[in-house]
Amino acid sequence: MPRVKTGVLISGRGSNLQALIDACAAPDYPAEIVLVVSNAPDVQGLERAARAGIATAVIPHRDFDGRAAFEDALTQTLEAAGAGLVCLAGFMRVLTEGFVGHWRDRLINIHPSLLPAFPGLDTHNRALAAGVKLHGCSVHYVREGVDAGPIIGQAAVPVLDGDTAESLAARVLEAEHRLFPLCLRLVAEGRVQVAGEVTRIEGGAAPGPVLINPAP
Ligand code: DQB
Ligand code: GRF
Repeated sequence: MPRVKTGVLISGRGSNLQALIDACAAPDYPAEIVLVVSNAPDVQGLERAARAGIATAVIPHRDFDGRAAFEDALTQTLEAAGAGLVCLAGFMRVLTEGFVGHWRDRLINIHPSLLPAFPGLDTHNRALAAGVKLHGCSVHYVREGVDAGPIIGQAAVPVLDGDTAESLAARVLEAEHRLFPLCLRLVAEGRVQVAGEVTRIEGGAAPGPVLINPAP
């Protein structure tokens, strides 16, 4: 099977990008990363891409007169690389309707909470303040509303006594690194159907039925 050509947008560290790069190394993985684009220069994610031999581009949003012009440059660069699918992996600019519409159902994001809880920024502090006992991450299709699109997959982690935002973020990040490659695989295989802004996964295996924290 030809692999689905995928672009990844980043703004920083790129640990989720690295998880996707590592997954794409498997010969049977259904996607390949053809381009990594960052809006910020000199970020670690760009080094990760270069080390893996993946083409990179820096498109600084401040160089453009408005969001639409910036986003048109993103789309043009992604399409020139042949990308048919786009992953947001720590990309920190909100995208407007033009970009989101162009890439509708071909644009996915990883968010560090169990959506619809805690959309937006600073999710780990907010989860601690709310006192939730389970937290996690979500991969979703991107819509105009931030962190509001159809959910493709989620992974849960326990919140433990003594957790700080940092310790919780590290636990969630491990889950992110497993979930994002799994969800990109499902999307690239064409196994994710969107109907009524809810997804159905074809041939998905059911996990164990209950996760309880504290453990019974
Ligand atoms: C993010 C969600 C929110 C932010 C950044 C990344 C944010 O609020 N940043 C501060 C404002 C920056 C700015 O002025 O642009 N997660 N676009 C749409 N929908 C999404 C998700 C992310 C990035 C762009 C979405 C997105 O769900 N329309 C990634
Ligand atoms: C991750 O927590 C991701 O969920 C969020 O931004 C962070 C990016 O981290 N959207 P990294 O750049 O992938 O290491």
